[in-house]
Amino acid sequence: MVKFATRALIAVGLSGVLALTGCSTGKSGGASGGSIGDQVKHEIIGIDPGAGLMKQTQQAMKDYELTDWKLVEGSSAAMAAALDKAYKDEKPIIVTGWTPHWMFAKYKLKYLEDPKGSYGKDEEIHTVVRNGLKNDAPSAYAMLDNFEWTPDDMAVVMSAVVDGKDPAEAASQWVKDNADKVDGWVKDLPKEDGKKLKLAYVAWDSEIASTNVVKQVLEQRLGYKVDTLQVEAGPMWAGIANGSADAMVAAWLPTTHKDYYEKYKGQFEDLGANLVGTKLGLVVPEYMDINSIEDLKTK
Ligand code: PBE
Repeated sequence: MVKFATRALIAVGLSGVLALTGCSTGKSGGASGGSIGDQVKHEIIGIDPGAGLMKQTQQAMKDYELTDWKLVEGSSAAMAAALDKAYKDEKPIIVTGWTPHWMFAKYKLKYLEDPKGSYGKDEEIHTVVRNGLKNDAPSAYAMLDNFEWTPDDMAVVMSAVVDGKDPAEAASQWVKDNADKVDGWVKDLPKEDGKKLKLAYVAWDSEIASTNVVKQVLEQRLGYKVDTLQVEAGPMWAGIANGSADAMVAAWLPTTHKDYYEKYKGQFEDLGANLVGTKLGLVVPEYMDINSIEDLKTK
């Protein structure tokens, strides 16, 4: 099911890129094509509209007075495909990006400096569960509370997936190779006999990795039967708040998902960080001659 969803997304991503490049004049490459804005047709390649990163980018466009610029909506997969295409042709491109993400290992990229702080700082990824999960599924609750890993751990799973491995298999392999770490998450917890659990997630590369790992651990080590529901960011938060999903490991806080966090306050339980060391912002290939978001207005 995850596999199917990922494939479907890639298909959507590719058609998005065709649409994007279809109207390109094809002579925007290099530093010779006028201002940076002209070279990229004043477009920033975004992701899914519900992502906090999109709201932060709209804020950045206000903060840096990028009034004639457009933020293109799409998906993580479409953004990655557009970046891949531009990079191979050494064409200029500006995308909304975040760390951890495999794209920084695959391409030479840089974040544009953000002197006005539109993208916040010191973000963490939190685990958030529905109210009542502690009573209804105490061992899952405890495992989710214990779940914590590093950007390097996540990178291993993400890279395997982008290289074509099925996300469930990539996660399963990581769980096998990191038995000691996983042991710590499930220590002394009782086994269930096929008890059902629903994890909600958005098809962001980082969250495809984390959600699949947590599913594997809950199933292999604790005997749960886990369904993963791929949704948009808004429905993910709403699903936890109304109890139609049990948990998610995809809450970017305190800034990125601030709106969702405040909207549903009291209707979920925040189990704290499962990963620290994230970053968000505008990302460009290193071969582009700009360093700061401010350059988009002046260069
Ligand atoms: N992201 C990845 C998400 C959170 C995870 C940065 C694209 C967002 O912007 O909401």
